[in-house]
Amino acid sequence: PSVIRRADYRAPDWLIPDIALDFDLDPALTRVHATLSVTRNGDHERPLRLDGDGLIPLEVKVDGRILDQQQWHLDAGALIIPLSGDAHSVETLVELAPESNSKLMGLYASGGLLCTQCEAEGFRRITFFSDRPDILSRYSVRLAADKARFPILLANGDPIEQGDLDGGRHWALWNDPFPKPCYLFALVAGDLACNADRFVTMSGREVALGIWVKENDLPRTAHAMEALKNSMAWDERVYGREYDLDVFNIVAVADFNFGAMENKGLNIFNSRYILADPETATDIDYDGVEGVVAHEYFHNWSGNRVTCRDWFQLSLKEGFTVFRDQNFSADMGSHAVKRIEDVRILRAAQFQEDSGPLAHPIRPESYMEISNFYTSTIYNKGAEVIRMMALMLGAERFRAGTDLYFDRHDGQAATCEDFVAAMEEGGGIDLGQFRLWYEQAGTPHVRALLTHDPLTQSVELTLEQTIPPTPGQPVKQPMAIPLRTALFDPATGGHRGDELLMLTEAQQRFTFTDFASTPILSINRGFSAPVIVETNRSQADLAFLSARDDDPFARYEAMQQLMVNVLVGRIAGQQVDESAVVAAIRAMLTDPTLDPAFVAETIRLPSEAYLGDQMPVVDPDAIHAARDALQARIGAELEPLWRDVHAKTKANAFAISPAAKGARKLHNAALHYLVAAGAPDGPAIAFTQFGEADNMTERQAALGTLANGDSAEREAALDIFYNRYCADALTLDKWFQTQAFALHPDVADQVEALGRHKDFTLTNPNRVRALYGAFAGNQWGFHHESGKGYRLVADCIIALDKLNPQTAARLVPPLGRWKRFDQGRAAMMRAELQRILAEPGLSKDVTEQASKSLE
Ligand code: BAL
Ligand code: ZN
Repeated sequence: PSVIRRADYRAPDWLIPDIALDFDLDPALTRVHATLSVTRNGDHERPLRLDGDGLIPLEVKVDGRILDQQQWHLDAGALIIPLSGDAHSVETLVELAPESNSKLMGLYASGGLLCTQCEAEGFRRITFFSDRPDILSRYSVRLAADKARFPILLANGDPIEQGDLDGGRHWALWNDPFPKPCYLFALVAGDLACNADRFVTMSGREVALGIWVKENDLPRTAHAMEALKNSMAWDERVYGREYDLDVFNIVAVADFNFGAMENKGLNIFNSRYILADPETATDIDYDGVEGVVAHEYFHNWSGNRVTCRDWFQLSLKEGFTVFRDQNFSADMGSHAVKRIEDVRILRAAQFQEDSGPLAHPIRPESYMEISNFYTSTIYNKGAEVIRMMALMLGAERFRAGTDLYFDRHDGQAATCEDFVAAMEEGGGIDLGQFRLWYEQAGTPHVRALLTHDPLTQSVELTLEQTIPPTPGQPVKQPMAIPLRTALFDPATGGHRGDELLMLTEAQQRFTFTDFASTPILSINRGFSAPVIVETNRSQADLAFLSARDDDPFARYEAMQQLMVNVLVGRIAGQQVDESAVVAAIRAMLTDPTLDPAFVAETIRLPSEAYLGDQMPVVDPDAIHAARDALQARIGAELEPLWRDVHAKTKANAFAISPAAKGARKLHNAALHYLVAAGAPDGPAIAFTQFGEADNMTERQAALGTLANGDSAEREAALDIFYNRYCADALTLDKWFQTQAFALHPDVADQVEALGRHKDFTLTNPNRVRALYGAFAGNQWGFHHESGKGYRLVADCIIALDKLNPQTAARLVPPLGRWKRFDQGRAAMMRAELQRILAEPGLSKDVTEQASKSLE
């Protein structure tokens, strides 16, 4: 496959200010008639090139005249038409078979609906068009379909007219007044019910809100609607951004490659991010619904009104929008807990990506298949980069920067550089060196060394940064790294204030005066920069900070580091003192002033994968054994406390408040440690929780705890869960996922059997992710020394690639981490990558990921 480079960007030869689309919809055969007004852009003689993927033109017209086949030709799927004038009307007619579209890109069928997904390059599977985000057009869309099967017909923008046709068909006309790139085009046809509501914007305009789902799912849409209204109000309050159309519709579909899609005025969602009720959704699911509804809504400004010039700028909209949704969710719940959760995700996904063969900057330089770049780097590291700018600027100047950005680029296709320039001008800051965050991949390492001189009563903090080499970038320049820092006096437990230190050189010294004794360093507070910090702090210092730091993230971090040090020592076979960890957990559990959600986050042991990241060569078995043993010890030593906490956090009735969610989180943590302790009644307590819970958060946690072991209760609970939920796809996903995540020695065999289960299907991305995606994230199971975990995932990739390359390619990265493992495992992982690459007819998506993974 050919490589597309950022440096090769060229403005489009032809613009398309208007497009009228006429869809004659049918799952087996849909006809699409498109009328494009095209205008020559600049002084050139180049023909009109309209991208197409799998399309055959049945008719081509220019200015109303049918062209014969000599007057156009196809080149790599694209339709090429030489045009003599500077402005023309171009018409095309094509036929599609949505029900045979298993890629879920373009127009496809899902559960009786017809729907679309166009980002990044799906529109070219619907009609011939210049499929690039800097072509902005006004859309007029007419839909016609069988009225009984497809009573609801939706598209972008505002509804204009509708009517009946002969033969039981009907039609609807939609018009979107805002010029948009084609990746934001959408239509939906189906038998849908609506949760209808309204929102009055800050200028007093009324917007009709609709969440469209299958009739029996309507009761599960309340949380999404609440999240939508809260998002609309929040974007007005925090960014001054008002919604701009008369309607805002959301549709939930079962088969979807992404989490959701921000199509203008018609968001299409993976149903897992819309549907929630206590019986079937966990608190994490509820938070996911809130966060994704907000994310897609916020795209209306950061993505739609101001879009991307080209796909290298993807983080312009995604990083910024993730930053916006993270802050929204923090405002709706707990800032401390949200920050901890977000950093945990960043470390689990992005830090791994950044240290492997697929590492890329948040603004990549090249790609083969853009679908492979919807990554944690673009999204989550992109959000961290915006967060650093917001921190350096402060709230007011950051808002001045975003105001300037939105005002200056409204209606345009912009670049990351445009955003940074707006921050500089609007916020009054020089971001010259900071721009390296857009260019350089790899997670910076910062070594922080604190020394105290009793003679001068001064403290010197030496900071050193190194950025590891990444593919194509062997040597790096020092970055601008903002580090929020405080120095604690161990005697008083206080500090003199939080300082923002800017590390801009490879090595830099900061001096602090008037310290009679050595203070304790609290650094990267709030996780102010997405870096790995190494310090010379003792276990005693960490224990102090875990009890006293007034920055909740730094407090959590100290506790995690305390645990990591013990575990890494244990893995290395050293005698380690674990008592500080047990004591710190005891102190947290018995401090009534702490938020239970924060306590639950903080007392959780670092994941097996995170521990692997701390080692030069990952040893999955030793990591598992060490973590298991520490968990058992914490469980056993604090057993009475766990029983007490478990009993006290049992709720009388379900609520979705932050307090109730926190109590459930701690309830589940207590159960987990109780079972890990090996208490004889552990499985019975878990089984009781499983049976009695009035919510999925507690039920699934109990199932997960039981799934790690072998007990009669394990099998009974899995059977009960299956029989209760087998008719509900989203909930059945949890049954697959819980087993694939289980820290059980036979998990690979269990996943193999589940892959043959009658309810497993490769055609539904959620089901694939629930089984194989979860399993590939289970370090101990996936890296089983036999190599069967690798074989299972590779088999899945090969089979899935024939149906849905985009989803198949997302399973490749875990195999690409072979350099981090011992020679035996590395050889087996490489062999599977080579076996995948040898597959005839392999997609561009999987080819790119697998070939880069072998380098
Ligand atoms: N734009 C793709 C889905 C999302 O990030 O919202
Ligand atoms: Zn997004």
